[in-house]
Amino acid sequence: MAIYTDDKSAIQVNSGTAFLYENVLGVNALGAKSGNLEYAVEIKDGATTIARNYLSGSDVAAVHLDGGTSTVMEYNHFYSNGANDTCSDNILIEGGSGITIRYNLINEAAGIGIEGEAYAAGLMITENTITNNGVNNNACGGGVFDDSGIRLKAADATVYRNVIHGNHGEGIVVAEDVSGILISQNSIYNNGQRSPSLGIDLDASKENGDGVTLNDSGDGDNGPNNLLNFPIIEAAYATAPI
Ligand SMILES: [Ca+2]
Ligand SMILES: [Ca+2]
Ligand SMILES: [Ca+2]
Ligand SMILES: [Ca+2]
Repeated sequence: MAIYTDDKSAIQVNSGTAFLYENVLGVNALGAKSGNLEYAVEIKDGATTIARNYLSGSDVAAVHLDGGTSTVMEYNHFYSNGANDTCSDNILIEGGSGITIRYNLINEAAGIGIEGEAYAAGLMITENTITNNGVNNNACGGGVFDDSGIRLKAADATVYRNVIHGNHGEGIVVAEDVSGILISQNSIYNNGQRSPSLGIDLDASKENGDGVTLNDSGDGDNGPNNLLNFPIIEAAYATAPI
């Protein structure tokens, strides 16, 4: 089905168990934007699986999580959402638990690919391709550009084995004083298309990237991921082949 409307959301999940499979969500069957849809899918509660859909044309976000006990998004294409303003994203998370985002292509958001404002511990983002987000190229208030691949503001999330490249700002930003964000085994390259930006930016300013955060002696500083010092290799030794 192609599901689009001129209203707040095309589909809202309030309770129970929902399976949203193989639809065109947010645009008509020809892929054209029609109406002023805020969200293709809005989740208030319940357990939802969103799989193998094409989600495009939503003004604020293709998927907005504001609750839910389990939400799995897999094998979808999130394309060109967030036309409402330069802060609007492909996926917006403002609540919920048991969230897994895997095997998706997430590209061309006006703002951020995945904007994680608030969520319970355990958010998992794995094996996605997240590319060319932040296409609006305008600041969205206070001079902050929402143009990274991923921005996270709550604790205890995993970003694992994704390909994150060609976004207009940073690859990944952690922008609150939270810990437990594991970023591991991702391929992150060629981000900063708008202006030079880091692949991974721990942002003590809590905006969308504050550049290189220098190491401190003893690493006693606090901030996103406790402003973990980057490693310093002090010596290397060659050994004979075994
Ligand atoms: Ca945003
Ligand atoms: Ca930084
Ligand atoms: Ca520290
Ligand atoms: Ca530090």
